[in-house]
Amino acid sequence: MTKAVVIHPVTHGEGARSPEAKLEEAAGLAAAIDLEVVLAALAPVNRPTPATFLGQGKVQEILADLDERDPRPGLVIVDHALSPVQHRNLEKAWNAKVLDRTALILEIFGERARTAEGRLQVDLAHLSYQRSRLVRSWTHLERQRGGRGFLGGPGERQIESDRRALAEKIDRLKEKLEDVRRTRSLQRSRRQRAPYPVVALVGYTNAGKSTLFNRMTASDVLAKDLLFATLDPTLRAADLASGQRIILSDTVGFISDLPTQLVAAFRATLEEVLEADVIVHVRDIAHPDSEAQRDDVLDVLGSLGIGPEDERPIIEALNKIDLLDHERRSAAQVLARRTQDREVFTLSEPAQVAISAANGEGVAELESLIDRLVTADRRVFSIEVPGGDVRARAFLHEVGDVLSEESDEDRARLLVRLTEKSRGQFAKSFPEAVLTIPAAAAARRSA
Ligand SMILES: Nc1nc2c(ncn2[C@@H]2O[C@H](COP(=O)(O)OP(=O)(O)OP(=O)(O)O)[C@@H](O)[C@H]2O)c(=O)[nH]1
Ligand SMILES: [Mg+2]
Repeated sequence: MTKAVVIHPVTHGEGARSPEAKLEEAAGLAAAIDLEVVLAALAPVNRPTPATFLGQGKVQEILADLDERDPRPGLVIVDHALSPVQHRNLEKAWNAKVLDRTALILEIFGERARTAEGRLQVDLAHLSYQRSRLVRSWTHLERQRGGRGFLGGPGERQIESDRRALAEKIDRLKEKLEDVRRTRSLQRSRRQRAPYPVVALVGYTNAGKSTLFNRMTASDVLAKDLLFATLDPTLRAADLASGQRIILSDTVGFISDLPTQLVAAFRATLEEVLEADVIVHVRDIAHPDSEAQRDDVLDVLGSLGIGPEDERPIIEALNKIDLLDHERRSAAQVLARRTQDREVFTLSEPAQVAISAANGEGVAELESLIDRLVTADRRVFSIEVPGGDVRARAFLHEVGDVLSEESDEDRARLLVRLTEKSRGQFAKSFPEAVLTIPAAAAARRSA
């Protein structure tokens, strides 16, 4: 196992987060790619030094620490963005490979990607990162070249030819990715015809999305105390207690300072979220930085175009309540229930449900809230199907509640409760059918 030192620079304006929790997260990121963290330390940075970001004293202190260890760690992770110059200078000063936060996250994603699209996205993010730095990063290119070792910077000529090679690779990757996306959007438009509401789970990494997903869909995707355990999106049908069927999506977790290259590259994956009917934001309510994590998630959603104006209902699942003491747990439950009386649920004023995805507490309450939201716009329609079209009738039974049904040779007449979405799909698929709002229901609505 590669030994690594993890340094979290403490800068001004770090906001609500505790430096200790950030350091722990950084060490967690390192552990996520099987690095053995031999030292994790905070480094106060009052004014960043242009040459090395960290102050000279700190640089020397870390050098001394590295020299003292046997075997000497070959890798130092600096949990902050570093400029290419700072990066190079630190590598020289320490005689060790340095990864900054972006590079580290890219490493993890590189190891996790499973699907063709995921791998292409990671490669693209990696190459864009490298191009923006003009220094070679630890993986990919170097691994592909093989056996060069990762110490020491490349020569200028090497950089120039690397740069050309990079540009070519980036173009080729983009083309391939475009192909894969075309296929995906085909699949998606096929799925959109599937008449079930889509519910997307989003949230900070390690919040418990996959655990909840497994519980709600009775499946077994990897859920682990590991940052970025999930990378590729998974979709599965789940039946709510009412019998309402939904499609649930589990996807990559968010993290603070998500590398911009990655946000861009993962847009396509996260587009599942953009198309969801309901968004469930899973939060680790027992985490000391729970509030800051929520803000990070809202930032990423914002960069995907899901902002305060979004009309979709948002539910916050306050997860891991089993880790709270009795008092805090009841408080969370009481406060959460109060939010459920709101008229509309938005990003800034979501509906909240206190749950434990691990032991199942509150999950039924979450499901009934989802149920309420996806069925909120259901109305009763009177529908006439000419010739008693069997497919049209089967469709209505599938997506709606058929309240009554009678037919003769010429036509079938049904009374069906449908969501607006299903109504639209039905009208499009069976244009010859006639939909009307029954008089009684119309009267009730206008009353
Ligand atoms: N105590 C407790 N632990 C939980 C709960 N839900 C999830 N966990 C644990 O939290 C860790 C992360 O859970 P995951 O479901 O993998 O989290 P995730 O949000 O999918 O994480 P990523 O895929 O890495 O973004 C695992 O060790 C789970 O067992 C809960 O309600 N209570
Ligand atoms: Mg997961």
